[in-house]
Amino acid sequence: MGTHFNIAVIPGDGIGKEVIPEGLKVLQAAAGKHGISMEFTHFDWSCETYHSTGKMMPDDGLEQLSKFDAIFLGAVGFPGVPDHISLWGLLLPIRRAFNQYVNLRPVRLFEGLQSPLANKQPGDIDFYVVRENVEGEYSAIGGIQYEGTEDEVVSQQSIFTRKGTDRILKYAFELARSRDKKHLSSATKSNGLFHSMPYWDSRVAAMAKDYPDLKVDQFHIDIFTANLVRMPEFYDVIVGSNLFGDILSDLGPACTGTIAIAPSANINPEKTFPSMFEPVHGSAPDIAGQNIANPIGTIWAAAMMMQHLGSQAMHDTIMSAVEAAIRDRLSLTRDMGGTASTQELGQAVTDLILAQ
Ligand code: GGG
Repeated sequence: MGTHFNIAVIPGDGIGKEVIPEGLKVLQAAAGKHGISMEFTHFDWSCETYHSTGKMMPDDGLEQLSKFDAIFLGAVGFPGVPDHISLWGLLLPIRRAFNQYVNLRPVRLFEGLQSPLANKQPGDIDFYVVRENVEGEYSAIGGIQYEGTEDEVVSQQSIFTRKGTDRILKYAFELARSRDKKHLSSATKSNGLFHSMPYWDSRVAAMAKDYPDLKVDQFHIDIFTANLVRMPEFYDVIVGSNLFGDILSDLGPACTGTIAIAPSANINPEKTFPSMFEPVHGSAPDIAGQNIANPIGTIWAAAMMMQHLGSQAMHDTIMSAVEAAIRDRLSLTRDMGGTASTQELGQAVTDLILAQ
């Protein structure tokens, strides 16, 4: 493992600009503890950039990012720029150009948090969502014809390649194998989506033959979401397409009390390109600028970034401080039942790291 890391930082829009500084504060404190030096290069690419230049990032943006060890991103999207323009102008090109085909999103009920579901204890909610991140339903293939007439027709095509499907399933099967429960659940909608989902199911069934030690099940996304709320303790590793994985990884943390604590690692497992780490949440324009956003999703994403870069020790240092802050209900933000500001919670986690 290296001891110096160059990180590209894109705070982005809305509360992204408020939570990222807290993530950086925590990273600096943990790096100091472990003799690691970190250099952060800021990029102000955002919807503001779009307003002034017509683009979310410059033409050589991806080339600039390719030189970094990792990318640390806040949130993308703000009123005034259509969401599909901001997402396809920044976040999605990064995921695709750097072949970040795994989107790993852990979900945990921390001690100190109250699940909105009845009688859930820490340990009852502890699973991973493994989301396919570069193809599937997230596609720009399609179009509109006869626009503006009563015959207007819109088509939107999904893409599922054998390579893309097998590699995300393989990642999920391996992750399930590494865990105690050894349980993998796949989310599809094979009765309604005639081609792509039966195909996905068939690849799951084929791969399951190589993993006889795992319990493997498949559910349609509708009952899957119902079961996730009814009995989250059933789940261990969940694998799903780009769209279904995105939905499940908001629903999962909502079952732990707040989606703001959820991290998202966009991983290029082969490490041929930089990976990108971000909170699951978006830019939350409704609370932007108020210093009340919860920075835990961003801080947890920072911990995952260090784990990916090879410093399990830095990851553990950050996560034990996060766990302690939530368990002891130190400086919690409003979404977790406290009254603290974004900066106060970031500082509480930083102080716990410095005290370790
Ligand atoms: N934290 C990055 C962000 O802004 N996420 C909001 C979002 O809608 N992301 C879409 C996606 O993850 O596919």
